[in-house]
Amino acid sequence: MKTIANTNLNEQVIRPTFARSNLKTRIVHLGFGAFHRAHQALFTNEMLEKINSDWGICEVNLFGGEDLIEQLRAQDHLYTVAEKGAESTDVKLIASVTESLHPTLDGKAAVLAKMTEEQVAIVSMTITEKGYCADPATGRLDKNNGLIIADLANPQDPSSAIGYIVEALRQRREKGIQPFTVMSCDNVQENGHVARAAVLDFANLVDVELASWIEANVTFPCTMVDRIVPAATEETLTEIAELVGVEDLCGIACEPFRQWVIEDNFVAGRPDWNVAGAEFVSDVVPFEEMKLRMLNGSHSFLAYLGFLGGYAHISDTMTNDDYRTAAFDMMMKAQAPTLNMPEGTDLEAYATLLIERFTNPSLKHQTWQIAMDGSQKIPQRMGGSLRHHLAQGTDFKWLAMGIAGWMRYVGAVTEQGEAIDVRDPMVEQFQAIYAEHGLNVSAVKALLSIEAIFGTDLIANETFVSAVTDAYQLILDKGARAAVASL
Ligand code: NAI
Ligand code: CS2
Repeated sequence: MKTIANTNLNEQVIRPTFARSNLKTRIVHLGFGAFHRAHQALFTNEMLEKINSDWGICEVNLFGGEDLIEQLRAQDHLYTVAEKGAESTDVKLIASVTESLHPTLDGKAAVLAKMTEEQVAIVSMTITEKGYCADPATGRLDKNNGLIIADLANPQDPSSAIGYIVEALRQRREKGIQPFTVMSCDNVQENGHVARAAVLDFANLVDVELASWIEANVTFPCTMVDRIVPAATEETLTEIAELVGVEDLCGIACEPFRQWVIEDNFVAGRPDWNVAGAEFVSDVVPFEEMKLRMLNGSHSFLAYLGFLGGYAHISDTMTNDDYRTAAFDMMMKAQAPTLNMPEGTDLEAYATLLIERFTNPSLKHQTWQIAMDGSQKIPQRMGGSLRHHLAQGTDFKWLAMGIAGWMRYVGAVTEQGEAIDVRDPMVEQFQAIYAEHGLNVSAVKALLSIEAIFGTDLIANETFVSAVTDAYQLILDKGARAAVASL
């Protein structure tokens, strides 16, 4: 089968017409995963199509994904995105990528050399929550993180994203090259602030003068990113090959909806992503919080309780009225009241749209995928809202059930007694707790004692502990579906 670079694509594929030869690598992106392909790279592609601009992207995977980078090269750095609505699909060819690197394929020095090229103005990231090597509860660098310990011992030979950024900035400073902007596009609350804290904490341990230079000269804009992009499966790639007319192993499918709100704070210029629908604002934090709590919070709730209830995909959970109602109530009763939004924000319309997006039957978004890395997700998706309700004395039963669902899920056995493949950087800690307690309700307090997830305040709050304990017991006794119905 011919590859996509042959441009013998089906008529329906929307092809860009801008001259790729004019592009320069002005962005180095860490994390050529599913999401970036359907979000930042696509926004950049659409911007390039609308205005005269030379912003191209060099794609880097620091962990895994060697095959994807090799495949991307074999395809002349072209790939397609299938935007799947409930009734129709648009397929777009993306041509905004100029080159790609992988430390395993090209060496770490090649990645650092690219990051220190003079015209590189932005280093952006979709490296998952754990990629920041930050303590989820405090948002500061986790100095006990294995990658950080290794990188601090050998800062000029980094492995972590934080280590690469600090070393690249050090080299730029030494060579008298202006710094780049560090732009996080991960689902991390105040993602720019967390990136900044991790980079500065790390730099301070390496060289305090370098840290002061970074503090004075580098910006870390916060961004709110939104588009549901499930991991590609065999089925996705087969469908894309049919739609495109040639095989595209870098192809990705996603929903039609997309949103990107960016803090306009760049030290070396930025693309006009607004012409492709992004919004530049002075303060992203309220939008980030709204999205993390309403969308991601209810997503995690549906992932744990949905998986336990036997639903493989988010759209499957939406076929059960109890789950649908609980997700909407989670958004409107547990999360919306905790937000401080600019005047005119219609949270009910937002929640209604979210339910509609979750229902999209064309998207096979696995509950198991969203359930991953809960230790990194729970604090920002549920922790802040919980503390709000506990302080106000208001109802938080949806949050308690969500946390109990997560606890039961990391017990690593389904309601039918089959093993669950729990993926989480803290999985060994969960295994040790369950080895001691079994699925017994006494596991609740042991899990709540994990400070990196729950801080020290929540375990001390009787109302909270007993609500989670009751919810967990209900899931044990009656199962997840009945527990959700009880809400
Ligand atoms: P993915 O699994 O396809 O890609 C993960 C990427 O992270 C890979 O490029 C990998 O190299 C990199 N990575 C993993 N661990 C790392 C580490 N410790 N240090 C540096 N890089 C590391 O996942 P996907 O779907 O691309 O999501 C990535 C992130 O994007 C999510 O965690 C989330 O924060 C954000 N996001 C994802 C959305 C989605 O629907 N998929 C939507 C909105 C945001
Ligand atoms: C999901 C998100 O995997 C997850 O944890 O909640 O990736 C979600 O799909 C996106 O944030 C939507 O923008």
